[in-house]
Amino acid sequence: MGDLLVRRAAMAAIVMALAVTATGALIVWQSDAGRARGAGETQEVPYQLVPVAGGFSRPLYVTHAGDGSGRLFVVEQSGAIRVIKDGAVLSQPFLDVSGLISRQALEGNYTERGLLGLAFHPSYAENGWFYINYTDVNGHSVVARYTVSVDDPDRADPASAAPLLYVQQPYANHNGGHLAFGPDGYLYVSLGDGGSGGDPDGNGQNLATLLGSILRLDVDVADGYAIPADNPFVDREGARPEIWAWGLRNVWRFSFDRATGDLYLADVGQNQWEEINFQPAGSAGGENYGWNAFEGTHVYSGQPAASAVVAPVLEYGHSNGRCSVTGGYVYRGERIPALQGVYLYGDWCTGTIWSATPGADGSWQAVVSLESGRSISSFGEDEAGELYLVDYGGAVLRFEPVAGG
Ligand SMILES: [Ca+2]
Repeated sequence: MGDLLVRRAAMAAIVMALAVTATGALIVWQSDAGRARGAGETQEVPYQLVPVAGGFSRPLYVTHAGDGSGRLFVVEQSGAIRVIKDGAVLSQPFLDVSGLISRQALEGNYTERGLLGLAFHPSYAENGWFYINYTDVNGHSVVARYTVSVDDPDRADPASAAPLLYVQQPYANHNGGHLAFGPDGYLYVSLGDGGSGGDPDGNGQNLATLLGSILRLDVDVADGYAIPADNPFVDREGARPEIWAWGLRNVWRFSFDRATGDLYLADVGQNQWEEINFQPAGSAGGENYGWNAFEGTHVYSGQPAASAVVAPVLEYGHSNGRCSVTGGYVYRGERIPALQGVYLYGDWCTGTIWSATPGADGSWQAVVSLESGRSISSFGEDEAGELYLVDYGGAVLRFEPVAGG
């Protein structure tokens, strides 16, 4: 962690020199030295980050219930889900599953364990169902359904726990952990390759394990889940039918574009390359995103060959202290028209935020739009599609228009 802080401080100094304009208020978009095209292009940043709430303990995610309440729900790694209601953080958590999580999850800088994901059922307003993804006291992955309490919409019923999925983790890291409902109403789950380094067990390229994959589950059943009949590997012998996409190392946040249904998957790299994968709406699934044959577009193990895998649409290297991608969202809010349709993502170590758009030829271009200096543990959306950033240091911030801009 010490190394990380030193690198962060050095990076912040560099960024200040590059980024402050004559007005002092705007920052110039800097072309990325990675795979971005159009070097030299500059544009005024159309947003600023405004804190909306703070004091959270190791927050990892923010989302909404889709119930018209306007509330935000903040996931704390320790196991609590906090509620921001009418601009204030409620004193009581929505749910607290800290007793189900190993205390080791909270040791040191960041362990990749704990309460990692939260998604509300598309019909939450009617059924009160929501889903969490956490590592248990033994470090294994659990996805469970909970139900809101009968008499208090700001409290879940802790006794409502209904286990959905249990996956043994061979190593402490790479637990994935994200949950999101697709436009098809199915629950998508990210699972990392099981951990260690370099995928020693070959889980990324193994369809017989759930590790290293995105799962697609039908949770509109009384207990557990059902396999959607059109999942890509339901008829392949030896393959797990839950798998929707594979060849993934440790997807740390994926998102569906709420306007188009396109899927964006940010896969954390091994030592050198961080990547963004794109799956168009209407895909039949089954994409192999390459790990550990490739790290980004670069050969890692080399097997299988490039023709068998889907390359990322964007990647960046570990220069300037950057170390780990955090996937974001395509902006579909109303407050910042200039960001409409722009995919925003970030780096955990440096707080760099990129803005990415596809070109007419389908190739993607990303520019650094802000060096936030934040420890970007996640992005998130509210019901209206406005965008938020979660700072692991304890704050939730909203993307807002630049004052006077
Ligand atoms: Ca890949």
